[in-house]
Amino acid sequence: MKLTKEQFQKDFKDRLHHKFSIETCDANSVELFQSLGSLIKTYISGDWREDRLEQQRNQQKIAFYFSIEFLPGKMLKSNLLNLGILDLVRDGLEELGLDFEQIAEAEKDMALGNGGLGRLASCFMDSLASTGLPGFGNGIRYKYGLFKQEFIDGYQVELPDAWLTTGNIWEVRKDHEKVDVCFEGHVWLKEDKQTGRLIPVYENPRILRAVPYDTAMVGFRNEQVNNLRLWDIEIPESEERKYYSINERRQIQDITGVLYPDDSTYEGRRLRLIQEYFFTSAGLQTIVKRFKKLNLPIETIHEKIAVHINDTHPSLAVAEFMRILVDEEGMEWSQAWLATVRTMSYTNHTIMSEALEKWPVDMVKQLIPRVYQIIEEIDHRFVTEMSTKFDGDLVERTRILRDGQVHMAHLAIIGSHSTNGVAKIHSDLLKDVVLHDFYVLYPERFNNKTNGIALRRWSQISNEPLSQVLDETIGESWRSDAEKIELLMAYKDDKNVQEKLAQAKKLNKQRLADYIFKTTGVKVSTNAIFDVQVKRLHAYKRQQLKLLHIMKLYLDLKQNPELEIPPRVFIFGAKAAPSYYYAKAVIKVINEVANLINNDKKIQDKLKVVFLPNYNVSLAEIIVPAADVSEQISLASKEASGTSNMKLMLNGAITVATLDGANIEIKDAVGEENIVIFGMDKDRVYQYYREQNYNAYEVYNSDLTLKRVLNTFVDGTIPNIVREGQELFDALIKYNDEYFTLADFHSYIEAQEKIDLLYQDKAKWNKMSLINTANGGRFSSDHTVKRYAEDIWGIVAMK
Ligand code: GL9
Repeated sequence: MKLTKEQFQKDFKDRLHHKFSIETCDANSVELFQSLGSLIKTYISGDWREDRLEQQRNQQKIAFYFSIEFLPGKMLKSNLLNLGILDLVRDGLEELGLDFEQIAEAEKDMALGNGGLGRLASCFMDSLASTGLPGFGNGIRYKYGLFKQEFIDGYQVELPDAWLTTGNIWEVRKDHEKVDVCFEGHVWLKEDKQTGRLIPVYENPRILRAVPYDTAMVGFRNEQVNNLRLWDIEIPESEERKYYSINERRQIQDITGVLYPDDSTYEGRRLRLIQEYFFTSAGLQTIVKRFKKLNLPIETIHEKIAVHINDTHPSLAVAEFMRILVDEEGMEWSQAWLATVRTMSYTNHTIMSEALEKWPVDMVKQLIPRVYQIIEEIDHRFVTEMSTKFDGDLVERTRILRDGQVHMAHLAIIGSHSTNGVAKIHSDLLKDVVLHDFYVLYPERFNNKTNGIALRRWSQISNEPLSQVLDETIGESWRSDAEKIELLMAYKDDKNVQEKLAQAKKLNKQRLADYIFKTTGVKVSTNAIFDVQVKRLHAYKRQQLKLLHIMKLYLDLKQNPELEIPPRVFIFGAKAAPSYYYAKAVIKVINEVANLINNDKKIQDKLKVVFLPNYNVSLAEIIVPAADVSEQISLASKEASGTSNMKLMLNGAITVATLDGANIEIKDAVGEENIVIFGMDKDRVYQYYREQNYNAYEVYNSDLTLKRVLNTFVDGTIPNIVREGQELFDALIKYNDEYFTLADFHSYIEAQEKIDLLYQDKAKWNKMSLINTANGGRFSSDHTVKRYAEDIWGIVAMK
């Protein structure tokens, strides 16, 4: 956009006067941020309106990304970068004597997601706008985001994240676009005398109001602005008299109260189902309304609209779309079904069975009776049709209504034209194992779309030192075209460039070291290897394997304090689901191991362990650029893709990885010699499953080193973990080590010894690091969304 520094400074001061009636010198950083944010929103809004009008004029097909989670983090810098005014604004503010970083810091992280799945949705929002694709988000405006994590005595404590208290500067309430969503009551079908059609009659429904709040998604220097629409709940005026008590009213408002802080097992299941129907129905109603303004035949709706079901949470979209088309638009069933299947597409994000949602039939029937009737009809027609072509058992296994439950993944697959996994290995596993039955029914529906990351955020915004070296070495084309980072490959043997990259890494490590000292009081040296594992805490991700490595090193050093190893700082960031006791025990153990090791003078600072609390997008932006080693050590087959693996390699970390998720594609990108692979592959894992002969106790008992290390969980070596240490020990021994941690132990130790050797050969390490950065471009989510646009949604770029 065209803007001069002087104009910006004037606009900014005016805004501050207007909004808070104060001068710059009197304002605190929240007021400064809010003034700046609201000014930037005004700069954006011209394009925002234009784009909507243009889409209407062009009647362009639009993709709607339905996701129960979005995790954008802070938006100020990203918006400024994309508008092309980041430097101008920074300079302008500094000239006014203001600290830009401090102002940016005052923005609250928008954390309406748990982890990778929500972050991916936000990366896609950025990339859709930046590639000029008309792709809109549809989700929930939670009053509380993902909990804030603190440690007290080493235990995770969850505090509410009331991110809306000072207001959300980026959103716009769209009162005129509110819609009603109907729950409960009874439904019966009445015959329409004239047409003979059956019309549903609702008795005593509970009607709730959905109000949209829109946030502009700004494209990278292309004047494109898309929309992220988040729904909040209210009580419609017509219903006011039904809710006398404060309690009842509060219960309604609480429907959009919290993001469920659990990615595997759901508490408050009924409330979760209400959330799912609420934002799905509201989104679809608006979409159909909008389509009708185009005055096109309703049966062509899939030519103008694509609806994406992100994981199973919005799967009710299939049935709700049918309800709207049949009940409200009067379409004939089979025609409506054709349009629905052509409109919908679905992404599966995990093979962990506890995350494949199923709802008790009675619950669905009671909460959304008409939608349930439609699900029954879909199920019935599916069984009738498939029984003529396939064997009865297969049909029975794949139907939507089974064992008194509604199987959401089944609904999503049957009701859409595309089902994809999020990395090659994951998509193959879906076809071959997890969803094999569906693959037999619909082979043409299955495809892979490997995840990606919003590359600009994970380089230009969070790693300025690296960005500068790239500019100096290969020019600036990489800033708009991620694949151009590969130009760096020409310098892989250039000592000068390698050295500059190493210097940039050092700056980032210093920034992280300062942060570590500020938040934990632990002093770490930037000469040490910064060894990073950042992701949700889950047994399959195997933070416990990392712990075994740390304890082995500690015991080795205790025995021989003169042992020559390069110093290491182990850095963890992870939240555990509040009800996941094992994961919380792991947090406690890591924190106690940190206490033990960081305070043991004998080991001469060769090891440090740091668990940074409250891992979120903003913290990732500090940790990722500073990492030397990226830990991607899930049990092969279990991590669908992973995305921190991509961010870390782009930032020059060397990956220690199992052959799981996108690690495999990272290996293919950088070459085997530039990544350290260890452990069983997925075929070996499945062989264990088939043969059922894994015996963790035997592995433990026949291996002195492992035994000695594992015993530290229960023999008092690590203080204050009587209960938690036992819990870890039991998971590995008594419950036979579900994720084969012990089987991969030695291979993991060898991998880490290799890292030590490589790190001591500075030239070699720097070259490997450069090659990782140079090959990060292919994991840009710009690339990923283009594949979705072409292969699944059928949308084209506007500009
Ligand atoms: C996840 C997978 O576990 C990750 O491997 C994957 O990269 C992301 C995005 O596709 O999706 N599926 C899932 O349920 N979560 C993922 O991170 N969990 C959370 O988001 C907490």
